[in-house]
Order: sequence, then C-alpha cells, then structure tokens
Amino acid sequence: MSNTSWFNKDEFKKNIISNCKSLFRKNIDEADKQQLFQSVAYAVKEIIIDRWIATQKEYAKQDKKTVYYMSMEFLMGRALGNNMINLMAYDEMKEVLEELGMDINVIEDQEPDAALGNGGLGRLAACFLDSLATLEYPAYGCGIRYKYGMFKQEIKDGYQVEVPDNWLKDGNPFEIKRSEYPTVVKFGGYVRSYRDEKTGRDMFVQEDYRAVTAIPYDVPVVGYGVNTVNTLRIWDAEPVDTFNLSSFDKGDYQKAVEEENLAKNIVEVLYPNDNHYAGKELRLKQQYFFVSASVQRAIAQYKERHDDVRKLYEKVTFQLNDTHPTVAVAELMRILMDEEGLEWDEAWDVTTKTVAYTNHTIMAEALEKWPIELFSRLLPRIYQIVEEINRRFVEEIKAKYPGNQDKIRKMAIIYDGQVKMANLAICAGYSVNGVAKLHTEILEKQELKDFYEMMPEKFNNKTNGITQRRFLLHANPLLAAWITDKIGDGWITDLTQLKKLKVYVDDAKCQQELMQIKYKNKVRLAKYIKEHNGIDVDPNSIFDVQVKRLHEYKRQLLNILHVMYLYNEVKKNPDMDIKPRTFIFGAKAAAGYKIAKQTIKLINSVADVINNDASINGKIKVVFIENYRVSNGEIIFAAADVSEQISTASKEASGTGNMKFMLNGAMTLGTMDGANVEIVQEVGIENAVIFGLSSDEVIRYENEGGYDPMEIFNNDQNIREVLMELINGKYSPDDTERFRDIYNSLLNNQGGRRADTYFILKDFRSYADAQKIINERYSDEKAWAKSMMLNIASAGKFSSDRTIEEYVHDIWKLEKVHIPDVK
Ligand code: 26W
Repeated sequence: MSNTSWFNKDEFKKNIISNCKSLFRKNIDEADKQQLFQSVAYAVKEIIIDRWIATQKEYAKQDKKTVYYMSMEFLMGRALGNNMINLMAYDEMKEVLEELGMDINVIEDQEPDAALGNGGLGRLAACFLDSLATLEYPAYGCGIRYKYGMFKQEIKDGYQVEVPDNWLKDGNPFEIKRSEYPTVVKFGGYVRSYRDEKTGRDMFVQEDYRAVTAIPYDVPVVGYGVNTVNTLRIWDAEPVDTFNLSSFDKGDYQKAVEEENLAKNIVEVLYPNDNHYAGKELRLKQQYFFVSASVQRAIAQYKERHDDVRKLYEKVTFQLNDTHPTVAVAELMRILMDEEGLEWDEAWDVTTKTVAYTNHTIMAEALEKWPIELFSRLLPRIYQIVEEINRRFVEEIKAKYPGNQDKIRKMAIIYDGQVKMANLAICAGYSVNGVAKLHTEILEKQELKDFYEMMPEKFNNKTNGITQRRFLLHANPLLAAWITDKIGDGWITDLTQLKKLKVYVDDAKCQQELMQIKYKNKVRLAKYIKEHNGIDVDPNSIFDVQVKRLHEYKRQLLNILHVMYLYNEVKKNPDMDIKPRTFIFGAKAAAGYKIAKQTIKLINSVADVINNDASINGKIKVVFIENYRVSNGEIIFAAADVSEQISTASKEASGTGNMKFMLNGAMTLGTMDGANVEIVQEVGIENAVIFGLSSDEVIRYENEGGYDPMEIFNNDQNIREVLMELINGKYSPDDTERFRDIYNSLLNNQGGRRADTYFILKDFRSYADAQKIINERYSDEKAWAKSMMLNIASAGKFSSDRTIEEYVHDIWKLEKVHIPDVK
C-alpha cells in the first residue's frame, strides 16, 4: 500500500521555503514557529489541491448519489498531521522537515485545534468525514464557520475560566473561501400570499425580511491511501450586498444596520452547551442559516445536471446530526414548493425520501422545543409549512388511533405552544437511528415508543465508531508500528484485522513489548503534565483516566468521591497494599452549569490536598488536565491504563472515548451503558471491569420516583465520612460551604429534582469494589498485558469505517467513486 512514489522531496522542500518567503518575507531560519507551521501547511495543501480538483471533477462526471452530513458541530482537531498521515507521506515529510532543521512535533503543536464542536457529537461527525473519504464515498460535511470555537479552558485557583478561542487569528491555511457561491438566507418579516392567475397556484412570498449572505469556506477532507478529497463546507455570514439593492432599499438605514449585526452575530460563536437545550433565539438563527444555505446549494448543484427535482432523492440525501439541523425538513419543502413549483404531495414525497435523522441522546433536557412565538416570528414561512406538516400528521395519528388524545400529546410536532424538533425529524425522516444497540433499544421501548409502534420500519441502530487513522496511527505511533510489525498494515483501513493479534496474547515477549510501549506513552503524558500542570507523576503508577465533557450523568463526581474514600483508607491503613495510582481528569463544563463547575473545583481541591500529603508516599495522585480537547486527547488515550466509562446506565447514548481508550489498550472500568455493552461483548467480560445498576434497574427506579440515598448515608460509614468531608472544610478550609450544592444534590430532593438523580451513592460500593479489582489485576503484570492485547485485538468493530459502511448500506445507498491518480 505504501506507495509514495508520487512524493517529490525536493519539490516539497522548495515549496516550504518559498511559502515562507511569499507569506512572511522571511527565510526559514528567520521565521517563528507559527510561520513555519503555515509554510509547511501550505506546502501540504498544494499536494492536496490536485486531488481535490480531481475528486470534484470525477464526482461531476460520474454523478453518483451524495450524502450531505448536516451538523452544527465538526470537532476536527488539528489538520496538518492528519493530512500528512492520510496522504501516506508522514514519514517522508517528517524527514524533509528534519533536513530543514524543524521538529515535526513542534510544527504540529503550532496549529490551533479546529474546535467547532462540544464533544461526542461533533467528534463523531469529524470521524465520519474521515471514513467517508477513505472509503471513497461522495460526501459533504455542512456546518458553520464559527469565528470562535469551543472556549479554551484555563484553571485559575482550581476554578474553570473560559477564554475565547480565536482559532482563526493567524488564518486557516487549509480552507478556501468560495466567494463564487454567495447564498442569501432570509429571516423574519411576514408571508404575503396570493393566487397566481396564470397557473392557479397559491403563491407565498416572504416580505420585509432581514437577510444575510452566506459565504462557504471549503476545507479538504483527505482520504487515507486514496485520491479522494471530500469537502467540509462551513458557512460564514456577510451582510447582503447593499450596493446592488434598489435605491428604496438603500435608503433603509435601520434595516442595513440590523442586517450587518445579524451577519456579524450569527456565526460569532459555538454554543458551548452539551446535552442541554437553552432555547436561545440566536441558536435557531444559526440553525436555519447553515441549513438553508446548504440545502439551497445542494439543490442548485443537483439542478446543474438534472431537470426533475422530483427525483432529488436519487442523487441527494441529507443526514441530520441530531435535531439541530431539523429545519432542513421545512426548508426543503419550501424550496420545492415555493421555488421549484411542486405541489405539497410531490414535495412531501421528495422530502421524506431525502432526509434521515440520528438521535444522540435520551437526556430530556437536551430535547429541542422552540416556542411558537419565537419560531414563527423568525421563520414565518417555515413555520407555516411546519404547521401544515403537523396538521396532516395529527390526522394520520387520529386515523390510526381514534380517540387517543394521549398519542397526539406525545407525537404531535406542535403541541403546548412549542415546536418539537425531534417529532418533526421522525415524522419526515425516512430513517431514524440510535448510536449504540442499547441506546436504540431504549429509544424503541421507552423514549420514542409511540413513534416506533407507528412506524417501526424507520428505526435502526448504527453503533458509533472512531477513526483509527487519527486515534491510533497518528496518536500512538509506537503502538501503530508494533501492530504493523506483527500483522502488517492492513488494519489501517480494515480494523477487524486487529484480531490477528490474538495469537500473540500469551507470548511473553509481546506482552513485555506492549507494556514497554505503554510505559513510553505514559512518560510522554507525564512530561505533558509536568509542563502544563507542574505536577510530577510516576509513569510506573496506574494511569486511571476520565476525559470527557463534564456532566452529572457522566459521574465525574463518583470518581472523585471514590478518590476521597481511597485516600481515607490509605491514611487509616498506611501499609495497605495498593499499586500507586494517578487519577487523571479532563473536562470542560458548560459555562452556565454551576454544579459541573463546582465539581471541577472539587477535583482540583482534592488534588491539592492529596498531592501535597507526603505521608502517603505518592500512592495516590490526582491531576486535572486543563483544556481537554482533540489534540491533547491523542496523547492521553495512548497513555491510559484504565478507561473510566462510568455514566449512570441508560444515560450515555454511546460514548466514543471508550473506543479510543480500548484501541490504545486501556481496560474499561464501566457501567453497562451505551457502547460499553458492545465493548464487553467484543473483548469478553473478564477483560473489562463492570459495575453498577443496569439500565433496566435505573429505569425501574426512575419510574418508581427514585430511591432513598439517606438510607445509604445512614448505613455506610465510609460513604458518610466522604460526604461529610464535602462540608467540613477538609477540601475547602477557607469556605466550608463551597461544596454544599454537591452535598445537597446527593442527599436532598430539591425543586422537583430527586436526590442523587444519577445514582452515585447507589453505585458507590459496587464502583469501589470494581476499583479494587483493577488494583488486583494490575498487580499481575502478565495477565494485565494479555488483557491489554485482547482489548486492542477486539477493537475492530469500533472503527467509524464499519459504522459508515452500515450507514451507506442501510440508509444512504451510496456507491463508491474511485478517483484516478493525478498527473
Ligand atoms: C441543544 C443542546 C444540545 C447540544 C448537544 C443537545 C444535545 C447535544 C448532543 C447530542 C450531545 C452529544 O454530544 N451527545 C453525544 O453524542 C455522541 C455521538 O453519538 C455519543 O457517543 C454520546 O454518548 C452522546 O452523549
């Protein structure tokens, strides 16, 4: 596979040097690191460009069906290293840089993460793009070019401080502005309707609106080992071109100012909420903005080659990444009817064959429900269409379940003064999928039960996956090389080949080699922690890691309460037989999520006390890694021994971090939730450590109105001791009230919220026992190494390549387009 005969070292070198001159008027020995990064990035882009052109040409020629992956979020991370990897020229390019006196790692470190996403959902979109390109499928990612991405997290005095992420300040070398495709998006005003006397059709025109011009920026998505370069199209907003307006419009100063503000605000910043709907008007504007622009462009492109929009679905499919882009349903209807002249039934037929929906969460507070007032004011024509979709849908429900008002209450799209986006997506989508087996089952049996009963044929599961190119080949070069040495490099595009490693699991030498690699990766992370936190951690200790967004259902609190408990045990019993353990956390909390931010402070406060207690001989260390993101994630996954996947069962739709850890040889310590269930199925229960309530048990308790945590508090000494430490000043000597909210959340019902909503105390004992098992298992180094190898060998299922093939086969029905060699 490794055919890099096309790569011309001298030319690449020359390009870097000349880029540096033309961009910065500097020779490379005079340039700073950022300038060197830019010079290298532009040289890589030059190689990508020819393939990009060839790909788009071949797509036009073959005219195959294309998926448009519509997502508010694309958490791409850094591009340079990944592009070098996918061009299969990483080593060669690294060599050139060395010859020029540059260190590849330093150069890669200059690139800001493209953090246009919050967490799981955004990173999944990025992994899907990588797989689509690698598998040679025609695809676009459609999203927003936020000026500020996910905030940077700084830890000050143990607290999270949010700092704006000005990721574009030095420019983005890989993107291309496509000024030739300006697309107007209209907001507000009112709808004037009239009858067209010639055709006899009812016509609808939006008037007195505020408009913005959407301008696309294209970012290349390089497939691994193929010539395919797909496109991530992210939209920027500019004020409409007032120069071309009629003199009447020009005179409207007020309107001009409003439109300028609209354009400026709309793409300003990513909403940093994960799994929490806030109902902000600007967010709905963002949604309609990128959806309208993307759908308009997709149809314009279709019409360049076809004249019957009734067959749009033969060439185009829109996948909605959660409900965030669901206005696409009505926008497509609008374009088909108001602009293309289709009748309702014709337009509905096209729409319901074109749009499909993925659900990523069952958390009730994440459900998007827009107040009618806001929705209809901002999108008057879209609202009319949604109303009509709803009217017809309610008729259908009535016909199927006569006299059953409950069904209407639960399934109607408009109800109780609100527009329910999930209901719209399910009603109009030709496919509805969950993201792990358990999650899909819960959707079918609980959350979306009524929809499933009414239209079971739409429902299907697509268990998430991750790209091994970024999360193993790039993130863990030592392990990647070791695997390739053992079984060849076929795993890079067919991850199931990892199972060939199984013949080595009992081989003592292989076990040692693997432990050695893990050790080196731990040294790399320890160095990062020393540089960024100033904390010394011992690479011989167990690296026990929980990195993910901070959310109560993910239960970072359970983890840190257990650390507090373990610390008490060690203090009481200094000779206790425990392997030294480093508990590593990384998590951003939504800016307004108070208890989540308190939890970060708690983790840092516990770290302060424990890390500075010399009496425990470094048996326990606690580290909170600042600003967890894709790029430092790559270092973290490679170094983990234990992967904490401890969400309350039924709450984590899938999880994808769990897969990244497994692929890098960490043991899962988790609940039977999300994709953990399938991880255990693949690797065997004896190679993971599972604890806690099952999802059925959790759901049963919830239906019974919860359980009584006071009983546990009263009967379990150790737990009581730990909880009291939240309010006795042990970790907050200057303010005993600091962690009172956390304490209360565990023990008291408050304002309609059950005490210990996420069953932390209920699962505590079982979790502590599981942690003991980890301790024991790690003491047997050989057994641990074997388990580690089995985890790697069993990770094949969790490639996003597999996931994408399933989407293609079951939902999108795409065909591959092979791109011939360029030049
Ligand atoms: C409206 C606010 C909002 C923002 C983001 C609501 C919901 C979200 C996302 C759906 C949250 C999210 O990222 N969900 C995660 O999606 C991953 C990819 O499928 C799953 O692996 C995670 O389990 C799920 O939490």
